[in-house]
Amino acid sequence: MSRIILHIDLDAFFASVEERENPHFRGKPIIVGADPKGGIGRGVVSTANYEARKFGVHSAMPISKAYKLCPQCVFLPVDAELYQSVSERVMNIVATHANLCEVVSIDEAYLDISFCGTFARARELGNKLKNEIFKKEKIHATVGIGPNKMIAKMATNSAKPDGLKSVSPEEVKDFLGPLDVEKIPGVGPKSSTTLYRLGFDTIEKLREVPEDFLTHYFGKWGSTLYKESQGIDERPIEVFQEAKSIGHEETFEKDTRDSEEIFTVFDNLLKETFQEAAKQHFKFKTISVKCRFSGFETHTKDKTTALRPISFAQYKKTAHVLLLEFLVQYKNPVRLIGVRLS
Ligand code: TTP
Ligand code: MG
Repeated sequence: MSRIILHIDLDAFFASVEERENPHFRGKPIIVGADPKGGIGRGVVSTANYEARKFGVHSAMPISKAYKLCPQCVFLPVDAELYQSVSERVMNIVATHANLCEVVSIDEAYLDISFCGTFARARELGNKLKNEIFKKEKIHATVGIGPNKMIAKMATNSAKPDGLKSVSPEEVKDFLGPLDVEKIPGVGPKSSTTLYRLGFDTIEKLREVPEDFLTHYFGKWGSTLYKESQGIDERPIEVFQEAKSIGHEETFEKDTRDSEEIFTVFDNLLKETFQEAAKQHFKFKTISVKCRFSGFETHTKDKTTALRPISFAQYKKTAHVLLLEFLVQYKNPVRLIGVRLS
């Protein structure tokens, strides 16, 4: 028997929490992210509510560009602690609806609701869940239901915002067919460009391609892509999934090569990240350092340590070596640095 998987994702999450906390912003275009500083601010957009998205603003866009597109938007800083606490309350509600619950990010989770037996009953549960979250937390969510995680997530994406969409096994083929290959989770701009170049713009076209053709172009991932284009995804719901990484990053006020400035900011990030990991009893093996240079060129370097648990001094030394390698290898001024533990 086929499984029934429910995917839920909160709508414009950070912005929705801000709207809830500040009712006078309701209905206005809101952007949460770095300070735009009247258009010269650095850093990026974390998220924009759906009103602001009408102006073309989206997550990860430079905040200066967002300001150009929509100077009249309400710009708010990121209140990570607040969003985390709302997320925890929402995920507690979500988790009461099934034994198998996998929280995948701050605003997203999968449930195995095969016990519903039919997609009609699964939809009822989806609506109940949406209503309960809205009643208790005043946040809208979108729910997608399908025979596997991929279809459930794609159903959510197609029903945003505040929607519910189910795709039964019989409906999978028609649902996927007309969609752009870019809609497949995991197909980023790079692979979609290759696929377009090869003439496969829709999933309908992609699914006619033999598997070995895709592995020729994409290696092992080609096999996954082949399966996905057929609507197949056998990944289980992973209940005991801990946070996979912890990290922080910061954009400099001005691109800089001043090593004192760079290392001062870096050491603060190192401390903050290490303390957070300790607080959450988060075990990590890999330390990654990210560097963005003038012109947005971004690189990461990482080091996997055999030593566990690692002391703060060892961790700091490893991170410093990685950052130094960057500074030796690239001569451009630095725009952003970050550290991540995984
Ligand atoms: P998403 O679920 O990707 O986006 P969203 O909830 O804002 O909007 P929607 O789901 O309706 O499309 O991400 C959840 C939160 O994670 C988002 O509110 C802000 C944060 N986030 C970032 O900080 N940077 C990013 O690049 C992305 C994609 C999200
Ligand atoms: Mg979301």
